[in-house]
Amino acid sequence: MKTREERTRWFLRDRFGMFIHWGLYSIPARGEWVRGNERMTREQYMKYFEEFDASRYDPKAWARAAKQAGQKYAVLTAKHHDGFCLFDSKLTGFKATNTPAARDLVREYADAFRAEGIAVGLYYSLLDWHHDDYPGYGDKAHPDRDNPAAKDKPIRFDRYLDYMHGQVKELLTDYGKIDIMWFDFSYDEMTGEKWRATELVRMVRSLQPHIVIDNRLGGNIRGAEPEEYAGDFFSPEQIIPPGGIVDANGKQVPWEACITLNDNWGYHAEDRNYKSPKQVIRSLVECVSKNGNMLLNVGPDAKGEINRESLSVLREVGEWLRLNGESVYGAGMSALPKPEWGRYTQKGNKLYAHVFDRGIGPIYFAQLKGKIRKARLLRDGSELKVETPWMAEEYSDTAGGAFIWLKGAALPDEIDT
Ligand code: FHN
Repeated sequence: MKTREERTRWFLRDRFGMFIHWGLYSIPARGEWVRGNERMTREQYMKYFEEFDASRYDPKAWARAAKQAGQKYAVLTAKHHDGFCLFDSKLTGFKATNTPAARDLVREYADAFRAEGIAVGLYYSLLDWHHDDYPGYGDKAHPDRDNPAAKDKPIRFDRYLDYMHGQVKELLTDYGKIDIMWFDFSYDEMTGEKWRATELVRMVRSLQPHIVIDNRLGGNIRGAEPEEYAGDFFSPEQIIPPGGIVDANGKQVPWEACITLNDNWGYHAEDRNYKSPKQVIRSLVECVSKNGNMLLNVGPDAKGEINRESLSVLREVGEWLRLNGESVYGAGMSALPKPEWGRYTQKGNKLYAHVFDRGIGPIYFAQLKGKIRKARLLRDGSELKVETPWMAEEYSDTAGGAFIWLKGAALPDEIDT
């Protein structure tokens, strides 16, 4: 079996992915938790099932947008907590092929993204508000549990686990090479072997030996000896950790921050709070400077389109990556401490200076005096002057700093040390 290091080598090189939350919840357009939050009954939610037509779903357009954005892998919700399957599962009728859409949306997604050379990931929810044998409780409870008649209905959780394992087997058998399996999520005592996680991961790896798995089946990926089901990468959500992630042995743990483009995962008609391209770029650079990835989410609308606000941000991020991507792809943390003006990323002996806050005059590079062979601006390849201006003589400290004159707007620069 491949080691975690072998499995994640491409993942850590590619650094930047597209998360896609799409399903029936895109019709009410109040986020993917709408059924749970509003305690909808099955009958209330089924009206979306009867209406879902994916009439403007064009996964080739999605894949082009991801490619143009510089996203090297993607993760689509094959089934979210509502239990609705975007794939033609033989184990349920609650699936896209039985809606007016009448299409296997996962197959079209996988084909389209592979055709663009983008690695294919699938998200699968461990929670399931549609399956009668999924209990849940509290705010994660099966909304049908509100129905007095359902309260006393016996639950056969082992039968749900057989269903869940069976669907994961379908996804990893019938849809070609899958590169990422993104399980979501364990909580309280619903973790690890409660999902029969060791059996599940062994099945996943037997079907797709190269596959990269997240850490949300439970266990402690940062422990000294992580459980077999602890996964291949740590998955901070809506947060970038203060530094890199290491395990109890001090070994780097792969990680990926999943971030929404606005404030919702699933489509929300009133959420106009989109992050700027600058925020996305700086967040991506920050992740890479800490040896992490970023999975940036889009929530297509009820018809299957990624909206223009999202596409606009993705295009600008992609243009920046087109000019500066070598400071992200295959790059990682530098041994140098974080500079006051921004972030370093490093790849071999190339140090990339991401200048976020440009002060007056030349930029100071501590510990690099006499070590910089050449400096170039990534966006146009132009030379940057490395020198200690006369006025800086009296300020250059014993740390052996070097000063570089930057041109134009503060953008990542390649410092060849
Ligand atoms: O409950 C889900 C949520 O809807 C969304 O899918 C995020 C994405 O990471 N995961 C869970 C919350 O942690």
